[in-house]
Amino acid sequence: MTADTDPRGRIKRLRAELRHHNHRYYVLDDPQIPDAEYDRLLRELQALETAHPELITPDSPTQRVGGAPLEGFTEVEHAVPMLSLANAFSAEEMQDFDRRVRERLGADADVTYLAEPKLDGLAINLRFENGSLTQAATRGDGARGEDVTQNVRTIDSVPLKLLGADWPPVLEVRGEVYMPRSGFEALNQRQRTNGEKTFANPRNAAAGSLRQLDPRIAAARPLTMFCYGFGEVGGGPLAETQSAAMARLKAWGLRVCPEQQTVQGLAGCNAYFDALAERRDGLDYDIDGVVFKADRFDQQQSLGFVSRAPRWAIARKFPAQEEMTELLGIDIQVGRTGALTPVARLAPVQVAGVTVTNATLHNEDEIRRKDVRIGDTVIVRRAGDVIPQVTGVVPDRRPAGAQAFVMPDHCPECGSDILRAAGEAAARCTGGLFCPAQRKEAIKHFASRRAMDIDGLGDKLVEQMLERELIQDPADLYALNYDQLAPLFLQPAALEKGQESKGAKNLLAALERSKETEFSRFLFALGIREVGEATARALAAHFGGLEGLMGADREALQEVSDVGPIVAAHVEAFFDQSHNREVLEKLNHAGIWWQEASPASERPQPLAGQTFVLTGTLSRPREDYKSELIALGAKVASSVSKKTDYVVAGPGAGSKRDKAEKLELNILNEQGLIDLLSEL
Ligand code: 9MJ
Repeated sequence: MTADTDPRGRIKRLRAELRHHNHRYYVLDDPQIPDAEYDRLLRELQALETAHPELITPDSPTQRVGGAPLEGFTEVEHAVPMLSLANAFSAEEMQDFDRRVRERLGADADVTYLAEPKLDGLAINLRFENGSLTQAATRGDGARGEDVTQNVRTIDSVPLKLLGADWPPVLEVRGEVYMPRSGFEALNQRQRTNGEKTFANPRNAAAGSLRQLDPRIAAARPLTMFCYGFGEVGGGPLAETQSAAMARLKAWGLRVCPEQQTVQGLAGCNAYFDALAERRDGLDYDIDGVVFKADRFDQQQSLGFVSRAPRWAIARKFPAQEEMTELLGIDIQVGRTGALTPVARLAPVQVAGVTVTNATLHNEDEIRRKDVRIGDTVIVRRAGDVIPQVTGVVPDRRPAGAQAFVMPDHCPECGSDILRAAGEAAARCTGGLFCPAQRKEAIKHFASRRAMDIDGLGDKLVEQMLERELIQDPADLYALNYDQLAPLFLQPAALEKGQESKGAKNLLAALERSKETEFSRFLFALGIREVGEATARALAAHFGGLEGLMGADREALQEVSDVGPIVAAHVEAFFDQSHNREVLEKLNHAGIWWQEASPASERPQPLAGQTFVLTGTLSRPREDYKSELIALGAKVASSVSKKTDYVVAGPGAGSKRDKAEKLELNILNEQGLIDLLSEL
């Protein structure tokens, strides 16, 4: 038979190639071919399988999403029970664990442990028969779980067929299915846009996704998996140690956490734990501790089990990030743009080492969705540097008469009407700069580092200046004199003695320094709604100065890249307000100035018609280069295609760089871009 009449060979080769590239992309995070090439191979395989349905196998890369929604999940008995882990909540408990291990083993020397993050996801057992994934089940009660094969098959980093050929005939691999934080944020954003319910945390999102009866929904969720253990394994031991067995899993294309590492003895465990605790917030997944496992399988065997947990492993937990406490009341905070944020006033509670008395409740809809009432016992979460949040209530502890929250219809700060625009989550005070809260936030923003950068003018000072009615708007800052400022820094007694205030002098000098600025910073400092740093830079590059910008109507504004009708309307509305124009006039009189540039339309456009893509890490914000390129007439795109002229690739550039190489495009490093710009 020729290749035309017997597609078997081509199908086999395509599947092998697709598996290889799937592994490079989803498991190693290091793709070798552009997405378009992968899609082409997949389409070719799909076409062949459509023409020859008898050749379709369940482990074909085309078969990730198949089958109709289930009626319910069936129960699965685990061939080998899925164990839980004993916990250690302190250094002492960890020390006890290591001592017990050494005593039982009769070991004088340090025990080698395999250390790895303890993921906060869902434990899953994958069963491979002759290298093909035949079943995926949840842990359930350890003896029996639920069959979630249909959903787990949609997880791209889970191979439907193992790579290589040296796998045992039956191989059960265990690990944690989880949702990366980045994927979780994107999913919640999507849910909000679609008016669907959001998830409280990545774990709930992962659990909710795996429990979908319709595998198409699970397929659209950004799930992935790290493998860390074994169930039934046919044909003898895989290796002599857990770490060597993990290396075999990796070779078969399974995803293993890159943080996994062998350590020596208790000291090694403690050093690993401390180092990971430091880096915890920077990981793209939630972890609640570190798991330590005796690395040698013979030692695991002699240590055995106690009740349902192995004696050879322990989970050393981080201090809890969630605690319960009483919700005493709900205050309303008014932001710079008038957005009202309900803030929970809490009975003080220690969360991960910090006393928390306030936590955000986000907005009215979130309060309703979580059904939070005053008097409830609520769950407070604090992670890293982020503001503590109320993630839910404990319904069983609701006291009689717990009160539902009602958003006021007048601003608690200034009494102005509160409006909630259609499609917006936030209710807003309509008082503008008449509202003292908005005024305070606007001035703080004006002075902040990325805006006018008035060194030393912190929140406290702004508040004092407003209380003493020294200022009304940002421009008044520049009219302040030493006699007005000194009392903010010195006690009355010191003042009377004629003591000089260094703070007041420094602040006056900082105000003076801030007068020389850049147009983009000044624009950002004005606090126009929806005009963040990037938009301010784009507007500044396009119009060159204030005159051009103030003269622009909505259409002209929308000629600026990234400016749509909403931003244009906010910009126009800002400059239409007479009190804003008065402040601008005062700022001008105060001597604020910047180097004027001619508008983009009058500047030479040496890069007109050229498209750039920026990728990888650059030493300056990408937005800086972007606005510079745009000002010179270039287009800056987010993805690489045949139409791209230059790809600027900093360290860490991945698939975009690969694609550029494949398409034989011009690839520049950062210095190359700087050289190119300086030659123009
Ligand atoms: C988690 N959750 O990350 C185990 N786990 O080992 C790791 N769980 C485990 N190992 C034996 N990394 C039973 C459970």
